[in-house]
Order: sequence, then C-alpha cells, then structure tokens
Amino acid sequence: MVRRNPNIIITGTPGVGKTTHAEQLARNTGFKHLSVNQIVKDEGLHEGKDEETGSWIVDEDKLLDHLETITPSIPNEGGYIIDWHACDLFPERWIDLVIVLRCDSSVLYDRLTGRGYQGKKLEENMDAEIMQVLLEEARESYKEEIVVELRSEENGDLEGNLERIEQWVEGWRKDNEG
Ligand code: DAT
Repeated sequence: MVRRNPNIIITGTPGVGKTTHAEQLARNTGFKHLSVNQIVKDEGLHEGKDEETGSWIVDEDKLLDHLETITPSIPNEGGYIIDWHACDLFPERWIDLVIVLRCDSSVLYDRLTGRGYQGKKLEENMDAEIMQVLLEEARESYKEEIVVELRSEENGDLEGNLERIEQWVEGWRKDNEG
C-alpha cells in the first residue's frame, strides 16, 4: 500500500535549524512534527547524560520500538516530519525525503555559543559540521536521489527551503495519487 503523504527527515548538526524548519513546515503542510529529542527526554529513552558533553545517551532500540508502537501510521499513513541530528536509525522504507541542513561555521559557532555550548560539546559539533558527518550518514543510509542538502544561514534560506520542500510535497502527492 502506498501512503497518502510522504515522510520527511530533517537532519543536520545541532543548531543548523532543524526545529525551526520542522515547526514551520508542519504548520504549512499539516504534517506532524516528531521532535526525537523531545520524545527521548519525555519518554526516558536514554541511559542518562554524557558527563563530558551533557548530551543524552540515546537508547536507539528503545527509541525505535517506541516510535513503532506509538506511530504505526508512520509507514502506512505518512505525513511525518522527523527532526533529529541522526537519521540512519529509520528504516529506508519509511522515508521519502531526507533534508540535510548545512551552515557556515562562523554562523553555527555563534548559534551554539549563544545556546551555551562550550568546551568538548562545542568542539565536537563544530567538527561534525565541518566534516559533514550528517550529510555522509544520510548518503550512506538512503538512496542518493532522496537526500537533499540545503543551506540554513539566513531567514531567506529558511523561506526558500520551505517553499522548495512544499513544492516537492505537492509533486509527491501527484505522483502517488491512486
Ligand atoms: P536545531 O533544531 O538544528 O538545533 P534550531 O532550529 O533550534 O536548530 O535553530 C538554532 C537557532 O538558529 C535558532 O535560534 C534559530 C536560528 N536559525 C536556524 N535556521 C535559521 C535560518 N535559516 N535563518 C535564521 N536563523 C536561523
């Protein structure tokens, strides 16, 4: 069975603009925003915090089990925007589009320090963006043609990106009508 709406992953290094994009895209399309960070925190799907970085150590098996039980409609109905700084966890058959947001290092540095990141946590995330870790991960996990890299430095980027994704959603719906 073909789902009625596509599922979209929005991924990238912390601070690139995933939540900003996902929230606005959800408002514009009526799709459901799945903030994986929020779910991990709310449902306790972690093994505590990494002492050095202060980040949650996610229990990926529990997370996937949880998503499968609360949302059997992800693969069947579609219409989900998955917002997380990792993407290789989600089965290929669930996902129709993977957006990898990218950001210039100086812009990202200001955003992360503004959030209070420092020391190892700041350094690791800056390195991840420079080494395009999330982009590589997306390309390894999904078919090349569904992975799209988009810049997210200014408000104009945000608007342009949303417009582009919404047009893609319309096209997907037309192609999958039945
Ligand atoms: P993430 O969810 O990837 O951690 P976010 O959506 O919380 O990122 O954004 C981090 C900060 O950067 C937030 O203050 C909004 C700002 N921001 C993100 N993308 C932007 C863009 N394209 N133009 C202007 N500001 C942006």
